[in-house]
Amino acid sequence: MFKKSLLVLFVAIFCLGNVNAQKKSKVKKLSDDERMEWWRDSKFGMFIHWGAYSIIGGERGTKIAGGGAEWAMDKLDYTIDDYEKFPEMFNPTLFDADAWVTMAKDAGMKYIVLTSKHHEGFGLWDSKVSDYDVMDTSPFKRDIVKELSEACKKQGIVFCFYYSIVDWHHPQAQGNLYPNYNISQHDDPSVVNPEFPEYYEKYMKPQVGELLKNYGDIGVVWFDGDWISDYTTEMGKDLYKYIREIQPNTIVNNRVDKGRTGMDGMNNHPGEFAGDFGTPEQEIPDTGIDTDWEACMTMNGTWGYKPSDNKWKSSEDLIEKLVDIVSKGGNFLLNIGPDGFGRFPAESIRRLKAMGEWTKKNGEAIYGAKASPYEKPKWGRYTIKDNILYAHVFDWPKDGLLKLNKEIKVKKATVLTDAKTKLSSIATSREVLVDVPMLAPDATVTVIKIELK
Ligand code: FHN
Repeated sequence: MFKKSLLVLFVAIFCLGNVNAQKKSKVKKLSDDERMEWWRDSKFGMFIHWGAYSIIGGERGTKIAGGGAEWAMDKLDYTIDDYEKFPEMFNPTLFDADAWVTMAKDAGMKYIVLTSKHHEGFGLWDSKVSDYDVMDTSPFKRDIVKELSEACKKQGIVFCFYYSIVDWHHPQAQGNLYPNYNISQHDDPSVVNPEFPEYYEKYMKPQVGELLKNYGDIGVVWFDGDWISDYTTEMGKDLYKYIREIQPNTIVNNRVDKGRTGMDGMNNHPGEFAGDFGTPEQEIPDTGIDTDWEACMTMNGTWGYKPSDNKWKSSEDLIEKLVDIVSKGGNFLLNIGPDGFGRFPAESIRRLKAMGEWTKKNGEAIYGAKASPYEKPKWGRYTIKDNILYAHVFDWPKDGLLKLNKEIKVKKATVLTDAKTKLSSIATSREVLVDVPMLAPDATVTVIKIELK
């Protein structure tokens, strides 16, 4: 009897092992460079900050929160109990995943990163680990992660998710809301919640697991809230390994570990840290950086929806920022903060359209392009693909002569959007002059395509 049940057990374990082995073998484990390839070529993605804070809009009575409205719970002094009413009223009936993805795609974006759970702790998917999610707490009862990931798949956009390590709703992971804890003390290792490891093992890791197991291929896992002292480098490395085990080819940002100081974008601590790319926030480095990085940025001054924030960057500025980033080897993750009904702000839509018009015509100089090997010119930026150099002109020369760096050897030059134009060039001892039309062909950024000798 004992022997028989042992055999059954053995066969069961063998079969299970085999099934797992088969499952694993279906996904080809890529090398680091292969894994990063789609992301490096994509260059432009959409960040979406959406949650219960999108109802609040950064306002409580006469008080308006400074900075990001997604911090409403903290900045407008809501207690956990007070704040719970917002997830309870979250019912964005105008949410249309297909329309969101189409807007991203038409803007020239290749991937979308959705805040599955921001610092407020409210999840936008059907979590079995917690009831504080869109299925159990909200009247909406639609799995937003599911709808958006499916719409992305349908339209050929890579779906990615953001996940906040700090969780103001969870008693074990409140970071700066934890008694006597102040955000400015985030590097003080003496201020930790002793129960945080339990949150990490029993709540956070299983939630990240759900997001990786139930929604198809995930392009990037984008962590945040890593600055709290409770979170350790051991956890970061463990989490990175855990992600790789579930989806071997998923890319993970550097905030999975503790390599950066405070809110810095790039790792600057000595030592080895998990994570595949740096995350400069609201800034573009002065020069190119010799590792993978992605600048994330808002169109106005807030990540979450905030109607009082009218400091919108112009479309031209955003296009120049995209070019600047690509010329330095980075990616641009540009944010949208939909409102509590599920609508993108009109000002954001206008900018997405303008960017789409430009990327449609000039995408050749962006997607798959590499950092410029030449010094940044005064009039704009360069990007490069093999022996094709793209000169992105921000300030059109008044004399009709574009001054290229002297080491550039021009074989042929044209306006990118008009292959018939033949621009003559002459090399002097100080620079290379390209004879361009007197009026800029593109009112925003004109690209001159240069075949190099
Ligand atoms: O605190 C957040 C902020 O709300 C937003 O999500 C940004 C996006 O990168 N990250 C944090 C600050 O670094």
